[in-house]
Amino acid sequence: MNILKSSLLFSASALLLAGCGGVTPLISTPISNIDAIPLKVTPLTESQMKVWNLADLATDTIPGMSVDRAYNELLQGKKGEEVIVAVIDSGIDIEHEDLKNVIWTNPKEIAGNGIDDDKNGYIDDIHGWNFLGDVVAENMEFVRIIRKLKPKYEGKEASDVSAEDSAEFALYNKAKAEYEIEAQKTQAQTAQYKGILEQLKPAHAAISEKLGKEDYSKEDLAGIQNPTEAEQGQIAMLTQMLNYDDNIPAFIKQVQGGVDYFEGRLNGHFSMTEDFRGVLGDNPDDITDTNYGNNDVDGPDPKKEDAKHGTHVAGSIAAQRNNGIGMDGVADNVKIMVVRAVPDGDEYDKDIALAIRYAVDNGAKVINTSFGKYYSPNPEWVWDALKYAAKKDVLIVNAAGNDGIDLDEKQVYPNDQKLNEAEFSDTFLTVGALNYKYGGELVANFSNYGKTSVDVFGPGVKIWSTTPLNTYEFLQGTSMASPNVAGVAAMIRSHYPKLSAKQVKQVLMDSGISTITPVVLGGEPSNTNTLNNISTSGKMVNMYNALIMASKM
Ligand SMILES: [Ca+2]
Ligand SMILES: [Ca+2]
Ligand SMILES: [Ca+2]
Ligand SMILES: [Ca+2]
Repeated sequence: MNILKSSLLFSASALLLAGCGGVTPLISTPISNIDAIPLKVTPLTESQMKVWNLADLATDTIPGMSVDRAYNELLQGKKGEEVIVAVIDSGIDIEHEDLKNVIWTNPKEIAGNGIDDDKNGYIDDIHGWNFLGDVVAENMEFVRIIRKLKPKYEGKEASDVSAEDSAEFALYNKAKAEYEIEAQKTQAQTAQYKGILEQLKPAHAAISEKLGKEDYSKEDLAGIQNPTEAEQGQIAMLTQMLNYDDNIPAFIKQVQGGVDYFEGRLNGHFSMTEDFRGVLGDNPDDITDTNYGNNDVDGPDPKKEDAKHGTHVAGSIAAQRNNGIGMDGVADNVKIMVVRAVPDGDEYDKDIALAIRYAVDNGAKVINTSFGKYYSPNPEWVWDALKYAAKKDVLIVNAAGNDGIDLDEKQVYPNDQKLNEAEFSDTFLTVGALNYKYGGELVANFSNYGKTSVDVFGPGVKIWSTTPLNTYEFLQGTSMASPNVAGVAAMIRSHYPKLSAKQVKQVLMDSGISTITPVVLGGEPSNTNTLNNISTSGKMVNMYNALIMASKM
């Protein structure tokens, strides 16, 4: 490992660092003391927004990960080793124009011969494995719990239940209470969004005809001469809606998307009757029953809608850099292993445990896990898989979740710790989401947080990345923050391959940048705290600093 020799120190501000195994020396100084940096007051332009995760707080006043700066100042002419990053997610469009050259191919498997050539237990697994087969929609885990326990406990009181069953009975009741709240909330949201659409569509039809254009502004609306009473109502409504989006047709699409989403939840996430899993043919309660799924890693939908989430995640990590199309991922020398295990609904513990083991056994050095849930019937299967990954020197980068809550007070799965207990793995990194606004709104209003449960923060609001069929979109969530950090992790492993997964986790945490500015939590203005009180490291991941720190280890 490279060491910083004091004799090479030639100035207070610039350090000459000895490179690792033929790597040329770095001349650089880590970023610190960002609290003196003036706040950016002008809004980001569209083109700045598409790359804000790569920006540099010190030079651009945008709280990105200093990725561009790292490439420009630290990595010129350096290639590093190729690193396999597994994306356990909803599937990935492996034919996407900006991803197809960065997809992992299993070197020991012969495609399409129906034989498990590499004897890893999976037939023709060329780019990864699809543990979901043709499953797309799924129940929430608390719905599965209710469905499973209902025959045993329906209509029973606590006094009817034996002492040995009391914990299970309590779980059943807790799941039922959760279901009632969530299903009702979703029904109300569906009705609300439908109600907006019912008024919005005819208003837009009438007014756009009158103005002779689909895209109009508040000023256009205010300029309509002698409106009738009906038109006055329509103008008032459309003016209000222009507060949410400056384009009404786009806003209508958004509202329709909301209706579709909430109806989808009612028919899928909360369905008490549909048998989603049956088509797989396995026993989900038996971890040893591993013969299921297929190699169709973008999932069953020809439009690949189900693979949108995973495709976006993969792009943030590794979309081909500098190829003149699409976008630049964070990492430039990785191959993405596709492991499809996360349905539209809650993932099964069994699929996740087997997915992690698949990734570890087939050479992944980093695994991204942008999913999570609050109920888990077999957490030990996943915990064992996390320990297995740690033993095999694999780093897992995990999304903290999007409920704006303190994870020190609520158990989430997967996780490397039980509530108020010490971590049992040192290679599992939980990532909260940052906003592109430096200052009080720095932490995304949806991001979970937690002094002992969330390790670091990374960019997660309005992230531009690849989506299926050669498209690109802004999405947001801790699901987007995790792959940004996974990309940095892959770059450390690429350029400093001798560092262990544990060391890479430490570098990501220790080398980040912090701020003393209190940030709003959960979108609740009265709830503010500083980064060091809402995460273990108190820091935002920074690739520039991380590479410098890694070079010194
Ligand atoms: Ca195989
Ligand atoms: Ca084969
Ligand atoms: Ca590209
Ligand atoms: Ca942890």
